[in-house]
Amino acid sequence: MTRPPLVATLVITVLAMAVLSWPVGAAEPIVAGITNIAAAENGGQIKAFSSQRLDENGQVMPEWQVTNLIDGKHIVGNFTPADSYGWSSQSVPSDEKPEWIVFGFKDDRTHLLRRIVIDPQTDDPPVIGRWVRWFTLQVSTTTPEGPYKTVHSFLVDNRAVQQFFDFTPVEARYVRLLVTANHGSDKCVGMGEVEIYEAIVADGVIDDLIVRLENLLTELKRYRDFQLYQREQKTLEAVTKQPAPPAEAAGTTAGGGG
Ligand SMILES: [Ca+2]
Repeated sequence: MTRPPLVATLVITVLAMAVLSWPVGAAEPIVAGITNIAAAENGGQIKAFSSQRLDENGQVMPEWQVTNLIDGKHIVGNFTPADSYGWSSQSVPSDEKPEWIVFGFKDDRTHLLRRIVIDPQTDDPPVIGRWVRWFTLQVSTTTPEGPYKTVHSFLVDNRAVQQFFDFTPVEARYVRLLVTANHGSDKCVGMGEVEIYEAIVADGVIDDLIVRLENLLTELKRYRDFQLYQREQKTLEAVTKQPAPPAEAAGTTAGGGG
């Protein structure tokens, strides 16, 4: 007898959980949709921003420009897209002087939002502390200049994985991210990609299951990418491991110190 593959097992588990946990007479659930409406390929736009990294001549560096946040390109393991390192600001953010980006959607339409996903990875390694740490989500239903109302502030881990932030559905024509802290660098702040998803009222059990399964598949793909990344890291460690230093001349005592 062969064992069912992992994906099939997970799908069956999710189906069973969904059916068993469906409360009788419950209101239709509000879930996050599956289309990233901030993506440039879906009509998403950057309407305004505080800064982007410039070279020593004051010129924009395309590989660090702000539109890299919605280009759908990600750093995966040791792979960095040659033309897209992520976005990097020109200075360090703070509560008093945040770095910020305003996002708009196709045809400047208003949407009911439910989820934001941050991929903090840029070509800067996490150890130097430049990746986004705190951001505040704000929304406007009028103009890119506001007025804005604050939805919530979120903490982003200094880890090379996409991070999901859900909130009570809120209407927005424009979304402003106030980036208020990095992970310790005194130079700048950056991140790789920002995704925004609508709130969807699941129209019954089947729709809800479809959305859950789509989300599950996305999670599985991320899990696979992460496994790949870990394998690469292990290989890298094995390859770069220094050989042990040669033993001292005979007669020297081990340890020493004192
Ligand atoms: Ca990107």
